[in-house]
Amino acid sequence: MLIIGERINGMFKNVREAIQSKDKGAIQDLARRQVEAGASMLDVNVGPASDQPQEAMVWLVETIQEAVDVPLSLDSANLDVVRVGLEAREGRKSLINSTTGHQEKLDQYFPLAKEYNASLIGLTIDESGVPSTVDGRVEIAMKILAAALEHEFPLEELYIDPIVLPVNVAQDQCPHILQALSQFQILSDPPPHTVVGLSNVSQRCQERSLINRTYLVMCMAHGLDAAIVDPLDKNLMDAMITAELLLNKNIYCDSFLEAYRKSMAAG
Ligand code: THG
Repeated sequence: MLIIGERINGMFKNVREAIQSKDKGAIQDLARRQVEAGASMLDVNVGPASDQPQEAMVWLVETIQEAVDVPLSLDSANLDVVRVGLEAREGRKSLINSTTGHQEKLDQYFPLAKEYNASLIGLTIDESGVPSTVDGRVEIAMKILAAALEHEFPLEELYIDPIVLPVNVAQDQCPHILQALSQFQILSDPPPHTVVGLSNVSQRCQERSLINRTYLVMCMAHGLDAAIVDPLDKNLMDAMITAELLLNKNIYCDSFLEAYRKSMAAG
């Protein structure tokens, strides 16, 4: 399971303040702690309130890569913000987060990802917004896969995201997203990678950690192989490790939690 740490996001007050005051230590501490907790990639999002998003992205990327050596997920809906982030990586591995299924966006993002040897997330959203049906999500996933083939983009570098919505406002979508994850598995051979922004599911809910880890396990049982999560949530990481065990991705031993953490630390 590819764990992408969600915590360096201007949505969080402490991160927003660190960006404003150029507090390198606060960001580097968050980067190190997430990697130590088992993240093998970090999401980097300047946040909705940033008035200088390009400058903030470059500063975040430079600050993070001074502290840790993991791929970064450059999280912005603005292509110029993603591009300056890719430049600042100076050849190190990036994941572009993200394109949508809009045709003109696909025709911009696949060449950009190829140019920088980056992976790419495709959200199942198009001209009509986020689909409310399983079929709607699968249709957009097919469009994204077709665009990847057309642009000769390596499918192993592509991640499809069915877009997780909060359970308190879109409860009926939670099972639809699980079914969509299952159906993505039969779109190609080998199947495309899949990713979700897990914490979306519990936004403005009580019992966030419980909802997050329960849904993560359900998504994994439907084929999910990457997730943007809070790796500092130990219960979540324990549930993820146990789900991998029960999906027969790791061999059982009595100290399976400890063994998994050791193998994560070893890379
Ligand atoms: N798909 C993809 N990328 C994504 C998402 C996705 N990136 C952003 C987001 N969704 C995933 N990251 C987060 C990060 C934080 C929260 C949710 C998702 C979160 N933040 C607190 C909140 O809103 O309550 C912030 C408040 C606080 O605690 O200070 O929950 O779906 N590809």
